[in-house]
Order: sequence, then structure tokens, then C-alpha cells
Amino acid sequence: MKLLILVTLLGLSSAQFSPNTRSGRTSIVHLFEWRWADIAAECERYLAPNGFGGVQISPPSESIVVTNPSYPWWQRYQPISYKLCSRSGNENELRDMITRCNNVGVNIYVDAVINHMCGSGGGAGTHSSCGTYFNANTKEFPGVPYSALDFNDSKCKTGSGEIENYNDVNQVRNCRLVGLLDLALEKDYVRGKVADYMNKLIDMGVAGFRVDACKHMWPGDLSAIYGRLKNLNTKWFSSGSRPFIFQEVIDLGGEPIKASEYTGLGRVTEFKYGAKLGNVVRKWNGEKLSYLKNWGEGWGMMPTGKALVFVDNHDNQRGHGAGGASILTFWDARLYKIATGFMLAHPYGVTRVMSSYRWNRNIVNGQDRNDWIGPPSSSGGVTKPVTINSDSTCGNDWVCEHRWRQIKNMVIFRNVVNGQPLSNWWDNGNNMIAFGRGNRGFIIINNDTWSMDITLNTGLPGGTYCDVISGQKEGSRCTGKQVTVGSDGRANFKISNSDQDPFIAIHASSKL
Ligand code: AAO
Repeated sequence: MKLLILVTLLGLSSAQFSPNTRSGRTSIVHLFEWRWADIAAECERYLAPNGFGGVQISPPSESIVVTNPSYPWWQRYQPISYKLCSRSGNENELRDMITRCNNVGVNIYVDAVINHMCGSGGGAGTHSSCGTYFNANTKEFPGVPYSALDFNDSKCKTGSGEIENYNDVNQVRNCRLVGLLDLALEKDYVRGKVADYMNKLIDMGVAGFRVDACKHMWPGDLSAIYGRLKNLNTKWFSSGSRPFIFQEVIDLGGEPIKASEYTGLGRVTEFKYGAKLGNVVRKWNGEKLSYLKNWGEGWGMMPTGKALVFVDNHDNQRGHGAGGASILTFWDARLYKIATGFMLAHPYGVTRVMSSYRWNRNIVNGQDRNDWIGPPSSSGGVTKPVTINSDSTCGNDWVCEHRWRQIKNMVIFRNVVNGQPLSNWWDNGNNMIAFGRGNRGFIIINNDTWSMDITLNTGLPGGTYCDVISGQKEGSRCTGKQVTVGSDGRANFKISNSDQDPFIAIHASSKL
């Protein structure tokens, strides 16, 4: 028995931190609101050939359908049951996607909404994505089934039943987050239903989970649920593999609930990363690129082995969640590429690339009144397919940041330099920096307002390399700038402050 407990503990403490990515792949992409059929095709035609490790998908569970406002993206964060039909497709399409992505070595991570069901004002009826009846007033969700006994309300001590004060840990975890009916996860029955849902997905072949709203769940309850999860499906993963767990906890400092309460259970989303990097790249608050020399733990972030990092996410790119105005998104494309390029070159954390859709912003006093708008849709809230243009960009208002040459090529860069230490740091004390990753890759950025012309030690073997930002290596030719590295490892770099993309990246596989 003791041995069993020890083995279980060891399993928990070592395994859930690995994204289980295959063959040297290192990054995840969030294909926010994509249909399962489109993700399956994207795995085969783009993600696998370009070395992406996996996809975070939008919640696959049955959700409420909201018509006022008209089919907002956030309706999917209001579960009605754990049946697998959603705006992205039905269970068969989900299964087909998981199978096809796994078959080309691209993992699927499910966004698991397990803290709550729909909002208390969600009404009663069959306005749900599989058409299952529910009653939010009486807290009945027969599709699971859950009844009023399975919710936390009796434990919440605020007058409104809502979280009123983030400084009160009990409120944050026992009361309703923005009106969402809060599940009683200390109940064995509720834990069982949640674990059944996650285990069904594991059997279908998913590699792990983004767990939504973890700040609002007690770590002990989460630990119990994770402990009930099966190992990954051995059709695709080696025997004994644990599901990758990355938990959404917004910890920018200043609240009693800390990310560190969750880092023993799995990785945690590091929200400081995008908020601070946004300030640096925008040069706000006197920040400079040269200050990034001790980026990571040196900036008060969690240990690298615990962190899931990103420049923006589906919340803070539209003013939800946290991070504030500094967050960079595709709307600021030039700075966004610099930030994403830096993230993918730097060794800290497991990296997640965002892939968005365009919507009509309506910013009034710094707030987007259209922050609710759902994915590109035809009438009735039917999500439009992701079409691919002849130049490999996406149509139908899908932004596909992961297909931008600079970002796609930096995903490859990260794979090529995987495991190499940060090396040969250089900066000008201002906004020009450069660093290498052992003898495998080198990046140099000019975010100053004047041009750069500098010779630096790259740490790379001598030869001619193709810059993967201004172009890329195609066969034996280079469509971008060429960089000549001498036998001493030194190379000259010229970057004008007015270059479209003021950075250069070269690596072992871009050698001509
Ligand atoms: C919708 C409607 C609501 C309605 C509700 C129920 O918008 O008006 O009441 O339905 O009918 C998403 C949307 C919500 C949506 C919900 C359900 O964002 O608008 O509500 O679906 O449809 C907190 C949580 C965090 C959460 C985040 C949005 O801690 O877990 O809020 N993110 C996840 C998902 C998200 C989803 C849910 C959870 C729910 O990623 O998409 O909601 O499933 C502070 C706290 C944070 C807190 C934020 C926002 O942040 O620290 O924990 O996040 O406030 O309330 C500074 C501080 C920073 C602070 C920030 C903002 O930056 O440093 O700490 O200011 O004040």
C-alpha cells in the first residue's frame, strides 16, 4: 500500500508537467473557436509539416446557447452537460480530429470547464448546444445529471452569492464567478462526473487539458480529480504517460491566491509573462529590451518547469481576464511579431501561440464594447470554415497568426534549439538585444529608433545562414537576408529601425 502511494505520488509529481509532444516538437497553438473539421485538416496540411507540437481547442462540452448578445464566444464557458457537441462540431467530428491529429504527431489539449455550469440567469429550456434540457433557476442539469445539491451556494457567505472580493480566498473558491453556478467539487459524486468526462476524452486520445478558472477551485479538489485521470491512450502515447495539465490561474501579484498553490499539480499559465513583455516591447514605464537579460524567474515569474507562457490569450486580447492595456495582439502586428519571436527564442516555459479571428472592435474609453463577438459565422451562429488563400494566409476573417511566416519559422527555431542554454547575450543598454541558444540558433532584435550595424559572436559554426524572419530557406536558396558567420562564430548584422520586421533569426537548419 505504502509503495502504491509512493508510486502514485511520484507519478503525479513528475508527469503532468510534460506536454507529451512528439519528435522534438515544443510549442502549442490555441486554435480559438475553430471547427473540429478545420483543426483536423490543419494538423495534416500545416501543423505537422511545420513542427507544431499540439493544439489547444475550445471547450468541446455541451454549453448554453446565448442569443442576446448574439452567440458570443463566451457561451462555451457555460457548460450544460459533458456531452460532446458544440459550435465546433459533434462527437464524431471531435473523434475524427483527435485521431487525425494524433496520426500526424500533433497533440490535442482540451479546454476543460469544470468549475461551474451556466450562469444563474441562464433560464430553463433546451437552448443548449446538444439540445439537452436544463434549468438554471433550480440548478438542474439532467444531462450530467447534477441537481441543486451539487453546487456550492450554501458555502458562499457573500450577500449576493457572487465573488465580491478577491482578497477573500473563501469567496473566490466557494462563490459564483460572474454569476456562474459553482460546482461543489469536494463531493465525491461531482468529482466522479468531472473525471468521467476527462477520462472519456483521454480514451479518445487527447494529450492533456487546459483547466479553466483554477483560482476558483480548491487545490485539494483538483488534486483529487487529477488523481482519478487515466494514463494516455497507448495507441499514440507510451505506456504510463500522464495527461499534461496546465491550469488557468491569473496571478499578477496582489491577491492572496498564488499560482504556487497549483504548481505542485501541473503547469500554470504565467500571466505576468505577456503583461510584462507587452510593457517592454511597447517601451512603456521606462522598460527596455536590455532589461530582458534575466527574463523569467529573475522577473518574479514562477519556475520555468511550471510555466505555460503566451503573449496574449483569448481573454486578454479583448479586455477580459487580466493583463490590461499592455497586452500585445495581432492588432499591433509589428510589435506582436517581435514579442512572439522573443518568446519562442527564449528558453523559459512551455510556449503557446495564439490564433485568433478578427472582429469589429468598438473601443469606447479604452473598453471594447464588442468584446463578446463570436467567431466568423453565418446566420444562426454557425461557425464559418477556415479557408486557405493561395498565399497560405487564412480567409473568412480567421487571422491565423500561427501561419505568419515570422511566427511559424520561430516555432521551428524553438524546435531546432530545444535543450540548448541561453548563450552569448548582448545588448546596447537600450532596445537592441541579441542572444543565442548554444551552437544551434541566434536571434537579434532592434527595437530602438535608430539603425543597427554590429558584429557579434553568435556561437554558431561558420557558414552562410538564411534569416527566417525576412524570408526562409527554400531548397538550397534563401528568400530573405543572408548572414555570414565566420569560423570564429562572429557575424555582422544590419537592422534598420524602419525594417518591416526589425529582427533576424538564424539556426542550424537554416544554414545554406
Ligand atoms: C458571461 C458574461 C457575464 C455573465 C456571465 C454569466 O460576460 O456578464 O455574468 O456570462 O452569465 C468567459 C468570459 C466571461 C463570461 C464567461 C461565461 O470572459 O465574460 O461571462 O466566459 O460565459 C477571472 C477568473 C478567470 C477567468 C476570467 C475571465 O479568475 O478564471 O475572470 N478566465 C476563464 C476563461 C474565460 C471564462 C471563464 C474563466 C469562465 O478564460 O474565458 O469567462 O469559464 C482579476 C482576477 C482574475 C479575474 C479577473 C477578471 O484580474 O485576478 O482572477 O479573472 O479579475 O474578473 C488587474 C489585476 C488582475 C485583475 C484584473 C482585472 O490586471 O492585476 O489580477 O486587473 O480586474
